[in-house]
Amino acid sequence: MSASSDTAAHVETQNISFPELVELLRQVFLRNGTSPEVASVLAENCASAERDGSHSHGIFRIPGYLSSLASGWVDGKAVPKVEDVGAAFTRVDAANGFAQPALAAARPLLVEKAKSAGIAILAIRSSHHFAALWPDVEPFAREGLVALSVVNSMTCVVPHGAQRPLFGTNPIAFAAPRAGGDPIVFDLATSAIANGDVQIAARKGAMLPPGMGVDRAGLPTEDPKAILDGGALLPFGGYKGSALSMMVELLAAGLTGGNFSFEFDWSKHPGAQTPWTGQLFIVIDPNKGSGQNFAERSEELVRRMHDVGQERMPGDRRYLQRAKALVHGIDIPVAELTRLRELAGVQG
Ligand code: NDP
Ligand code: PYC
Repeated sequence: MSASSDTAAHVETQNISFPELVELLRQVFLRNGTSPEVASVLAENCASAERDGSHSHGIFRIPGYLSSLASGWVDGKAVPKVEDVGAAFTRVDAANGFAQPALAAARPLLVEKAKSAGIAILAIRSSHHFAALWPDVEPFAREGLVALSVVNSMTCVVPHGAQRPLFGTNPIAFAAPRAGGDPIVFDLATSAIANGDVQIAARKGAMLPPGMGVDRAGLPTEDPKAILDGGALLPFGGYKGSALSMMVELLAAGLTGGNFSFEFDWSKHPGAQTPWTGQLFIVIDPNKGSGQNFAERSEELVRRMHDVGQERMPGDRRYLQRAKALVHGIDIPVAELTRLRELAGVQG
């Protein structure tokens, strides 16, 4: 570890390796109400987001995880129940626990089914997802599979043409293998901006670009505090993003048996922040499609995209951050690292 100073923002940072951060976060979760299994899965997930520069879903989320656990809203020791319900269908009752341990429990069966049937579905219900979605799908592509996942969250997005919020920020993530490099991965909220980024802007005192949200009177605003204080977000791309957000509600909640974003009431659990909803995965063995090597085909597509001038692929920013972090470590503000160590009960 080494200390340095981020001169642009005048924030003193300290450098920590990825395995050190995983272990620190594992201790934080363990000391704050999760089982060892859940602590390991969440720590890896959260540290991966921090490593890849997904800051709205890295260590920024720790206070929200811990206040949700402390409030009794989410069960950090839940044991997911995996059900084999069809040749290509697996279901998991996450039992009011986190979604990622539910995925981990069902993953071997899901992959086995995707490889035998060519396609398989995993429907997770009664789950809390408080993280980025790309860590859920990228590993499938690294195994040669195509994966799509959707998760709904909490009411804070006004459907296109409506007056009041109903949908969650409802991300969609997709991953596909490619022959010449890291998998193609995109992961995007169907709101104009993720709620986490609104919170980060509010904390920094920064304004947002136009078109992201409305204030409590329903009027357009660029002030993140006005959005968080009784206002709401807008879908990205008007009616198109709104339709995709509706689809996420249907697939992640309607189809799985999880709550719609508007269906749960956390008001009796002060401190609760993790949405209690559902998540859907569709995993495909792409080589069953044409019998050709799909990864070569996707590489050809990427090559042609580069030829016509698209330099930056979705996922590129993260992969670059990851490569840097794996060589140089991850810079974390000293104050945040100190707080994490306190929470983990370890010395600096
Ligand atoms: P962004 O708008 O930052 O990025 C969306 C996608 O577009 C990413 O795959 C990104 O790649 C790619 N991208 C960004 N800029 C470009 C560009 N110029 N050219 C090509 N591709 C580009 O993400 P969001 O703000 O929509 O979402 C942030 C995170 O919030 C996500 O991880 C999402 O899962 C999470 N989230 C989680 C929720 C939950 O309920 N758990 C709810 C809502 C959001 P890259 O990654 O390389 O930047
Ligand atoms: O950033 O919109 C968001 C979000 C919701 C739940 C987890 N992250």
